[in-house]
Amino acid sequence: MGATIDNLLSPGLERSCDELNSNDLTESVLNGDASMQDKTVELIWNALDNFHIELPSWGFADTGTRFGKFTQAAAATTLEGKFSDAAHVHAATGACPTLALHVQWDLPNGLKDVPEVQDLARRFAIRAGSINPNVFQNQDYKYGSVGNPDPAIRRMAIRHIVECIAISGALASRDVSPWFADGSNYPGTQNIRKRIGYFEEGLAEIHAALKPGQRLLIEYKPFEPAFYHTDIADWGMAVLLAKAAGPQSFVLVDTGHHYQSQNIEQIVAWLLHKNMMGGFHFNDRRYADDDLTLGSIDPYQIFRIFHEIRIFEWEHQCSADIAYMVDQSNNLKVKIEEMIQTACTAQELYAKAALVNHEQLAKLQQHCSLVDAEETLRGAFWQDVRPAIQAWRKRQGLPEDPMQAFRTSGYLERITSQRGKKKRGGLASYA
Ligand code: RM4
Ligand code: MN
Ligand code: MN
Repeated sequence: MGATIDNLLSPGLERSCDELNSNDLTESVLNGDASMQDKTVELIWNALDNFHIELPSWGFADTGTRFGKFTQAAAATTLEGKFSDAAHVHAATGACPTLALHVQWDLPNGLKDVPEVQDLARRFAIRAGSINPNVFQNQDYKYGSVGNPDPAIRRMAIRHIVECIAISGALASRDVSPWFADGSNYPGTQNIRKRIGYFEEGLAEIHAALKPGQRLLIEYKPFEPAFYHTDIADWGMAVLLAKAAGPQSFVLVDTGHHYQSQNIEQIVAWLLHKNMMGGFHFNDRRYADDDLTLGSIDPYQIFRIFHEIRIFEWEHQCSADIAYMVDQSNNLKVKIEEMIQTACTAQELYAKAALVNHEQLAKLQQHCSLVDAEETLRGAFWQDVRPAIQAWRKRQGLPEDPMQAFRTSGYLERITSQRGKKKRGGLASYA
């Protein structure tokens, strides 16, 4: 079993572990073990070849908190700007070929705006990603959308989401992912069960509009903006409603949408087991739905999620069909830089998860070798995968240092001046 204090203190002594595993990169590199290094690099490269994460269009625009907005001169104000910014993140990282769109913000005229989006997608070589309906901002949705007691409002919400399905079809973007703010603020003010019924009916009607290959992803959130009950508050409710909707409906896990200390990777394991895992909205959080940069607070959490997916794929010898997406609202960092940082962190954590020695872990789990099993997982997490990722970038013809490449491109200075002028111009006309 593992190293004793004696052989830790005496580096010349023979290792007591039977075989070197893929978690020993640092040691193998130090010892000049080229074959092990090659294997590790190969694992990382294969993982990265197949890893993409979708950017949110709203991540490039000015956003705020309920206390106010701090605007940035460089923030995008048009859909063209958002596509252009996303293209720079993709050019720097090679990991983000698609852009999630929020219909009300990006296609305010609905289907009529599709040709413009197609044109932008062509020009910037960024595909339209998931289509996000907006049934939470209009005044009509004050008491809910698909769960509203008023049938006319329910109809309006359903019609909007059905239009989003048509938009997604026209843009050849597979997923439609509605998030419902529906709920209530005070006990006794709404009939919770009636609203479940409205959601079951409404989502089934929405599902009927899906074409083959399209998917409806149901997102859950425990609270905010509703503070007493939220109609789709957790993954169990989301699974039941997705099942009621139909077979092309799956669950979307937003990492920020959980109570403190909830075991998110266990939820992911359940969803994988039940074939209900549709996609992620990645972000980090310290308190609630903070929408902080992925991995900024708890990178081990994201690693553990990736690990559950990778070990599932290894057991089933298949690749799980999951949409990895970012859903972050960053007000203070330079927006494009934050997205580059996010994509790089996602790649690093995914690469670490690819280094877990699944065969070894399965054996250790079977024998309940607790410390060694845990160390197999932790060992992968603590590997420095950055040199191998840098080499992968070089092989892909990508900049070896994405952030530095972006900073020297001059793009930020250009848009700061161009967009800043327009914004100042806009303000002046109100003066
Ligand atoms: C919600 C949720 C949704 C996002 C909205 C704007 O908290 O995360 O995915 O579209 O915010
Ligand atoms: Mn979300
Ligand atoms: Mn959220």
